[in-house]
Amino acid sequence: MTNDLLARITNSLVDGDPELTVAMTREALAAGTEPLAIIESGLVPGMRIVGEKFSCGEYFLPNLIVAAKGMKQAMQLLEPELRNRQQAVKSPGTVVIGTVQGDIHEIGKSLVATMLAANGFEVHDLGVDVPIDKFVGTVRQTGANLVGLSSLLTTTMVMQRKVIEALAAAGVRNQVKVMVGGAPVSRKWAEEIGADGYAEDAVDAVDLAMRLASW
Ligand code: HCB
Repeated sequence: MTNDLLARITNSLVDGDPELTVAMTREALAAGTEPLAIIESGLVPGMRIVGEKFSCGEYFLPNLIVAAKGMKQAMQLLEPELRNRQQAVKSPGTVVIGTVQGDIHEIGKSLVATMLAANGFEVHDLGVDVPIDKFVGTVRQTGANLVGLSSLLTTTMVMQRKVIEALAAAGVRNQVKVMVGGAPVSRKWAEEIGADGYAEDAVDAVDLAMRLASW
C-alpha cells in the first residue's frame, strides 16, 4: 500500500501533475507514512527521473518547472511534519545555508535546511542566488559554526570555492566548518576546494553537520 502510494507520487512528478502529487502526499501522510520516506522514496526519485529526461532531450524546461512546482507544494505539507518530529535537544550549532550566486535551485537546499532545523540546529537560510558577501556577513552577525553551500550547476560550483576563500579572507574560516552539496558536487570536489565535508542528501547532511559541529 505504502510502496504503491510512493510509486504514484514519483509518477505524478514525472507526469507533471502537481495537484496529484499533493493529493498523493496528503494520502501517504494520512496512511501513516513517515515524511522522510515520502521525500526519499517518492519525491526525490521523481525529480531524478525528470532530470534524466531533461538531460537526454526528452523533457524541456517547462517540464522541470511543473515538476518543481509539485515537489515544492508537497514539501510545504511535509516540512511542518518534519519539524514536529524535532526532539527537544540542545542546539548542536548555528548554520548559515544557501544556494550559491548564479544558481536558483532551491528544493534540495531547503530540504537540508528543514532537516537541520528539525534536528535542533539554529538555521539561517539565505535562499538562492546568494552573493558571497552575504554568506560572510551572516557568519559574522550570527557567530555561526557551520556553513552549508548548495550548487546544482557545474557552472556555479566554483562559487563554493569562492565563498570558502572569502571566509578565509574575512578571518572567519577558523570559526566555521563548511559543508557542500548539490547534484554535480562530489567528495573529491569538496576536498579540492578545501571544504570540511560533502553530503549526498539531507540525511547525510544532518549526520555530517552533527559531526562537524562537535569538532
Ligand atoms: Co535545473 N538543472 N536548471 N531547474 N534542475 C538540473 C540541476 C540539471 C542537472 C538537469 C540536467 O541537465 N540533467 C541541470 C544542471 C546541469 C549541470 O550543470 N550539470 C539543470 C539545468 C541545466 C538548469 C537550467 C540551466 C536550465 C535552463 O535554463 N536551460 C536552469 C538554471 C537556472 C539557474 O539556476 N540559474 C535550471 C532551472 C531549473 C528550475 C527553475 C526549472 C528547477 C528548480 C526549481 C526550484 O528549485 N525552485 C530545476 C530543477 C527542478 C532541476 C532538477 C530536475 C531537480 C533538482 C532538485 O530539486 N532535485 C535537476 C536534475 C537533478 O538534480 N538531477 C535539474 C531534488 C533535490 C531534493 O535534490 O540534489 O537538489 P538536490 O539536493 C539534495 C542533495 O544534492 C543534497 O541534499 C539535498 C537533499 O537531499 N544537498 C546538499 C543539496 N545542497 C546541499 C548543501 C549542503 O550543504 C549539503 C547537502
